[in-house]
Amino acid sequence: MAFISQENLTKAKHKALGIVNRVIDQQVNLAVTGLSRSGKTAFITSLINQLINENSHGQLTFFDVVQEGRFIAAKRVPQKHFHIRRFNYDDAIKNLEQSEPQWPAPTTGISELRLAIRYRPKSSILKYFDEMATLYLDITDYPGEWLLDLPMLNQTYEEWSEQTRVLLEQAPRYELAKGFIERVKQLDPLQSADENLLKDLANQYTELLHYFRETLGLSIIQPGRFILPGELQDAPILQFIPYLNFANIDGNVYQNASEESLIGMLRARFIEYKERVVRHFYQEHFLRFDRQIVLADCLSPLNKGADSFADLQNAISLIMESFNYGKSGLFTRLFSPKIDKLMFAATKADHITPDQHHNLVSLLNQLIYPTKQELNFNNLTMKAVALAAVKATDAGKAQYQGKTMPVIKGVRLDNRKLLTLFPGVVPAKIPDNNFWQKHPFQFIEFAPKEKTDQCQPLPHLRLDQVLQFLLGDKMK
Ligand SMILES: Nc1nc2c(ncn2[C@@H]2O[C@H](COP(=O)(O)OP(=O)(O)OP(=O)(O)O)[C@@H](O)[C@H]2O)c(=O)[nH]1
Ligand SMILES: [Mg+2]
Repeated sequence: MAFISQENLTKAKHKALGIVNRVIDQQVNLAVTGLSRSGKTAFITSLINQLINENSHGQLTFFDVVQEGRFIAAKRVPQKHFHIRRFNYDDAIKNLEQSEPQWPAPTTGISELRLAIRYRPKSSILKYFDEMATLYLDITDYPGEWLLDLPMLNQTYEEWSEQTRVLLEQAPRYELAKGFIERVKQLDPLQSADENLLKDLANQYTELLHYFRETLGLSIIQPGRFILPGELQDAPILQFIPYLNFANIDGNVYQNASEESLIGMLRARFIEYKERVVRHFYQEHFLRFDRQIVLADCLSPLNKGADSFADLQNAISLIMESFNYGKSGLFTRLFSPKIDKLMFAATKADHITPDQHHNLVSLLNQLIYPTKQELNFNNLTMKAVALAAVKATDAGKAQYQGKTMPVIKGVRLDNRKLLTLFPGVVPAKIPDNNFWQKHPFQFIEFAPKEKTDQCQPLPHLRLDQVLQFLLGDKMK
């Protein structure tokens, strides 16, 4: 009989457990999607912070693996792709936790991170092995400006130009865009493609995009790289504009126009932009995700007014159309993702009193209703939630004209003064004229709270519910 030492026995046992662990180790590729300033970076930062600091302080009550005492620890581990920047968690958290805390800076490029989350499985076979399993969570952060390039993938140059023309010729864009529209309409499409002219037109169009976004608070800003060019700054691929006079071009002439002509060159650059910049980006980074969270800031547009809100609604439907998860959807055809869980989140819910959270979710549901209807037949689980990745206010009650009112309290971002206010009623449905006339909603930007207890993770609203929905079933 062969002699087996105690040491070898232990090794053999560990090897067997290793195999089991390898079988049950899982990986989730989470897509965090949202327009610019919707709260992606704050969300990712807080999610990491909750997981790596989870120490039973009771912040993740609705995350079963924590609640059941099976959560062991989470840590950042080397990411999958070495050629992509690492998500700058350290700077983001330093800014949030310093005295006079700051929000993370707007994102200018792509970055990635991988978390290894260790837990004890409760499955009946595995519980006999007093061992741990690991869930690897991969997340990518990128500038929200680039998201609206996705719908362009489905359009020809003519279609995109027409869609943009309609937008430019309407309020609120028209007032500022009319000089540009007239200039473009006077161009001879068959004149020779002059590099300087193209550059100048693209600059003028880019200035308009900045104005639409920063002053009017609009969401449909295309192409996204025009306002956030990264390493493509000054490259000819970003020097094109929508042509605004297709009604006056003969179809054959247009089809046969060569790149020597203005219209031919505009079309060529549009196509190059789509293929080389947009398709490449989505192919490389969004290829295989299996869970998705779509973040939407409904409150800032509600504060800006009817035009801003209507534009958000349009932007969401453009995006959701291209993400269409059904068999025929553009995104499915292009990237064949295998999403089985999709969460919609209304961010920055700490800007309203808790009694309004229900309305905020209902408003979000209305915004995504057409998409949700279509998705219902798929094997896709969906949920909508109102969250605050980093809760900057406290909810309470105050007396006003003899009545008790719900209020929020926080430090204003602009002057760092403490403020107590009732920000108003969030409409449960897409607001009508009556709502806009009264315009009862007040959105004040708050600074993140000063940290009082260094051991506590960042304060949040409902991140535990998000974790449970997106990861709970993988950690049983
Ligand atoms: N009060 C509050 N404000 C938030 C929260 N999350 C984000 N914000 C605010 O929204 C701003 C934008 O948040 P980011 O996380 O940078 O948004 P983003 O989607 O990453 O934006 P881009 O990188 O520009 O695409 C922040 O600077 C904060 O002012 C939150 O949970 N609560
Ligand atoms: Mg960001």
